[in-house]
Amino acid sequence: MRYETLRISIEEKILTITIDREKQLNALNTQVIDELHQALKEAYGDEKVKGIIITGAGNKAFVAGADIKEFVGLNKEEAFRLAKKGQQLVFDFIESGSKPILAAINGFALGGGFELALACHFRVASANAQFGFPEVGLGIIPGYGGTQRLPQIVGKAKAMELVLTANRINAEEAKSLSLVSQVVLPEYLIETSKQWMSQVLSQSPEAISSAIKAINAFYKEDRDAGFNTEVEEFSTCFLTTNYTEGVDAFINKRKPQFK
Ligand code: CO8
Repeated sequence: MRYETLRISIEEKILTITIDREKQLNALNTQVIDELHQALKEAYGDEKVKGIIITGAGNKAFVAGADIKEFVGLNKEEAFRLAKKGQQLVFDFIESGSKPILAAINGFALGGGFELALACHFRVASANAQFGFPEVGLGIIPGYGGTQRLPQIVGKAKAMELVLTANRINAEEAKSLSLVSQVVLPEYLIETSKQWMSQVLSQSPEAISSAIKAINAFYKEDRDAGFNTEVEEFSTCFLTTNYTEGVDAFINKRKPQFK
């Protein structure tokens, strides 16, 4: 399928989705939200795709937020629908994805852009990346899950500080808060992101999906759901040939060959 606001490429089982509205700093308008949903849906159903990287076009912005121009004249119901639709189509869809998804953050990750990065399973940033929630300065609040996912990662106090002050933080600060796994020079961002993804893809794919589900269960529901999902997913792994392979490889002191 062809997209107007995205570029898609695949290399060694890793699909890279580049949000391609460079002049608008890759701001998320409704078309980007719809196309991102479609591209992710295709990727989830495509046997050739094992992992996904999301990044932004150019070297200035990952995503500078939701497209503010689409907010003009919205009433409460329309604003509700816009936020809800985006959460379901993209942000929850990424978080609950059965394949690992990494955000390669190549510049500003503000508002909805920060939220997009937070919805991914992990993050790598270029040294020029900046993160922040400018929403309160626009008279609104984060609406694509930021008030929920930021405190889950950095804790309530830091999340309150960042959301209420609208202060931006740089890549190194993001690293110190565990928001990103690694900070690299911009020219190495995609290569390094692929290395992280390859490390994930060298494991059992069913175990990766199960781990994502189990970790998410606590945050989506509660502590009991988290532990119950972990037991359920743990035991489901025992139905896979990759489990047999992984355990056999360990016992026979060889490297596993996962399918
Ligand atoms: N929306 C629309 N257009 C944008 C956005 C955006 N978020 N960000 C940048 N642009 C556009 C600018 O309007 C400008 O367009 P034009 O050339 O036509 O005037 C172009 O991108 C380049 O931007 P600047 O000239 O402003 O570039 P600077 O280098 O001077 O500044 C900044 C870069 C600091 C990133 C600046 O562009 C900026 O502050 N952008 C807005 C950041 C922001 O406030 N983001 C949060 C938006 S609100 C949000 O994300 C809510 C999420 C939840 C929504 C739920 C329901 C939809």
